[in-house]
Amino acid sequence: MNVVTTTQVIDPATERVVTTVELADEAATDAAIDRAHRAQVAWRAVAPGDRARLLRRFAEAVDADLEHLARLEVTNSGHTIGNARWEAGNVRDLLHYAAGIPERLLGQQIPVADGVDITFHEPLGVVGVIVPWNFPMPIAGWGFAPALAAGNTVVLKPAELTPLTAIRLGELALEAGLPEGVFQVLPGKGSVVGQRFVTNPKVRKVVFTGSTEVGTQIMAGCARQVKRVTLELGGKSANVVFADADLEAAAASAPDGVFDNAGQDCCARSRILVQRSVFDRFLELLEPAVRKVRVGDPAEASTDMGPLISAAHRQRVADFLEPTTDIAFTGTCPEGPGFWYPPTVVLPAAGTERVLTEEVFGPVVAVIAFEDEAEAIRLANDTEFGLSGSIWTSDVGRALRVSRAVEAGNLSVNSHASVRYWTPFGGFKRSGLGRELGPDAALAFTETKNVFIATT
Ligand code: TAP
Repeated sequence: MNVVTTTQVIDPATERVVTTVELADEAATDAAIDRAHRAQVAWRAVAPGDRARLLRRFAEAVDADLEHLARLEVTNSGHTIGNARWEAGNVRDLLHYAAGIPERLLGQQIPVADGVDITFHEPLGVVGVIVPWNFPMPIAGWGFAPALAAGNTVVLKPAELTPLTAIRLGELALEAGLPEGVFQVLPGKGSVVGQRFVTNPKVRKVVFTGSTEVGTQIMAGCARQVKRVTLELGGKSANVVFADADLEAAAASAPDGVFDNAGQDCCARSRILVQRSVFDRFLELLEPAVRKVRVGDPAEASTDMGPLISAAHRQRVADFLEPTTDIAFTGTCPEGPGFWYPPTVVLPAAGTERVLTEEVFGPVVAVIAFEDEAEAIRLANDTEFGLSGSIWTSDVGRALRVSRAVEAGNLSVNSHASVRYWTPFGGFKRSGLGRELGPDAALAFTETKNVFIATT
């Protein structure tokens, strides 16, 4: 007898059941991988201009459905409507950008004496993309758009908590004319569908975004087949504020740098390091900025911050605050129903407090003092992670010195911007392996082949 497993999708702002989604089992996963494997033979042979046209049509389909996708994300993930529109727009823009790839995937001609030597960027085959619940649309697109452009087929597994926009993107791909099997969305459990991406030899690459713990297991599993991996993992990024910075601007924007998406952001600047000479002044400026963050109905255009994703995750966030943790001040949030948590600023006493060393993935930020540039760099690097960070200073030389010294993949000066689809993104240390986005994104979905043709 075939037992079909399902999951209930919950609106985190109301705790209401939105819908029920069927979860794939191992056999369904293998069947999807087989379909993708067969489809790839034809997809890689599609003329570059035609592949580009199909990706553009996919982008136009996303654009036509943008408001619907955004509303779906608000309901499924509790993202504010402003963020959700940006996220759907990011997928559209990524697809347009990816449409430029098939005709520009250039090899080289390398001088040799006795013939011609040329290189080709061959597609890998089937790519499995595993997506977390915090940014279901963009993170899916970062994997599937360049992979498809380079001639691969994709099977995408959304997080169990947030499958709805991914399912819709799968429908839009078919409506746009992508051939059957080229892009499939397969809701299911990580331990079932995600694991099968790792163990099924027909999947040639796994793109995983999620926790460092699961990422480590995926890398170990893929190693057995020398399977390619891209890993985008956790973060504990620093927002470094020097005394020579525009303090008003640094304090006014700090909540944005950490509380965006309720802090459920791998790039969240969850440690604010402030030069001791301006520490008290910075806190005075930060307090009203934090109290101003409007937490509430994510469908309202004026809302800055929505709920956390689940009751379990809210408990996990709350557990980071120990009885001894010094809470400087908090913002406010609704009582419930909904998985609400207020923006919270803490002043850790010791460098060993979990809130300072581990990824909270919620709206909690730790503020600590440093003496000079050398100590700022030491503290910024005093973490196993290395994903992003900000540096606030009016001294260009210092901005460059500190940027070069901080071990992180994405730094911004006098800004908290981390993600642009046309610039590379990824982590140092335990924040990940490989880069997504940017001009080289498609190369991560190819093998370089060298061909020598003798002419003598
Ligand atoms: P995880 O629990 O690691 O889950 C991420 C994805 O992996 C989900 O789709 C999950 O499926 C799946 N998965 C779980 N166990 C698996 C296994 N054994 N084999 C294969 N797949 C498996 O992370 P999360 O809690 O969803 O997301 C939060 C984490 O993601 C944070 O640490 C955050 O920093 C990180 N993150 C990083 C980035 C970048 S770009 N570096 C971006 C966003 C988030 P289920 O949903 O079924 O569990």
